[in-house]
Amino acid sequence: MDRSLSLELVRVTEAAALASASYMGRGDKEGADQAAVDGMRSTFSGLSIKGTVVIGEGELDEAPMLYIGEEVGCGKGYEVEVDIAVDPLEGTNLIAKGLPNAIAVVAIAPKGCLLHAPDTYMKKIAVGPKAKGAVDINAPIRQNLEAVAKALDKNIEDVTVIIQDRERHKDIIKEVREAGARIKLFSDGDVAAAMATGFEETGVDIMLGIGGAPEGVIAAVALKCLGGDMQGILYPMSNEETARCRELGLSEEDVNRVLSLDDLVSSDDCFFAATGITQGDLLKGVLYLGNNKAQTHSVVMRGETGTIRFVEAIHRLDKNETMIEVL
Ligand code: VTB
Ligand code: MG
Ligand code: MG
Repeated sequence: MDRSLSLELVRVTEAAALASASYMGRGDKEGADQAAVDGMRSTFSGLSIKGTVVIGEGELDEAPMLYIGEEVGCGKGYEVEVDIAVDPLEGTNLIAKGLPNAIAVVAIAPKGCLLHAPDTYMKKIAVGPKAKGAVDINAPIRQNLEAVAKALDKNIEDVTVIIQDRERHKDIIKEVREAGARIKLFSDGDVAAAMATGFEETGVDIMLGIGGAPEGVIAAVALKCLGGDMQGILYPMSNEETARCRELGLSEEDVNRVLSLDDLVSSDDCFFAATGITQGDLLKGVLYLGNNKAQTHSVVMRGETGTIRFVEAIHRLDKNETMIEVL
């Protein structure tokens, strides 16, 4: 895929972030989500790709835009057909309450290279580049934490585990505490949490827990670009969810087995972009500067080269276009 796609992609997440950021703290999850979807969708239409949404806002009957199977982009300029995974507003609760780490996110890979994950849960483990190859989702938690500590040349007491604050994680939390590691609980947004393991400055070393399967695939693209590692196991909660796995071409074996990073995203030729909506650990939130200007902060990464760019942009809201981009 053409490397200039990085910059095109970041426009897409910037547009979603700009469109939804004004909803911060309004308690209106749906409104914020819709605004993000609209913003993202309108920018996609100008993109020189031949893309199909494989992870999106749901089925056609439940989502009129960015639904699974929707074709986006204008197809000009690129021969390669791509699969697209989107979450225009990852963390609707976060923006509704003005909490940190709401992001707009998009990932792309050549056609057929992203796992077509159903809207079920996925058990996940994610680590940054230094701990790549050191963890096993089926191993005891203490063993994984010891392996991460060794890979990072830290004591286990200095390893920080990020875990979504849910009742379903109480055993994981207990075991991490017994092993002596530190914990950072978060309320929502496990794409940002998984991504944080790939950046040392976030102070997060490993993510453990069960979250959305679509979010798992999106996070896997980020970790692939970052040189980190991730494994997942699909976690359907009902017969309907299991049936949905079958519809998407996942066999019984696929549903039970450990999905490696390569199973989640099977090509290095992938791109990932995320823009902060509310202030986060890695990305700043949308800042309103007055005078019809707003600032966004994004990360865009390319798997093939491993290049990671942070993009700070100042947008003229009255002109509705990007004014300055600093790479
Ligand atoms: C998960 C997680 C997401 O919502 O899907 C979560 O992956 C829903 O989990 O990042 P619950 O059923 O426990 O609420 C997010 O946190 C936000 O979309
Ligand atoms: Mg969403
Ligand atoms: Mg989400």
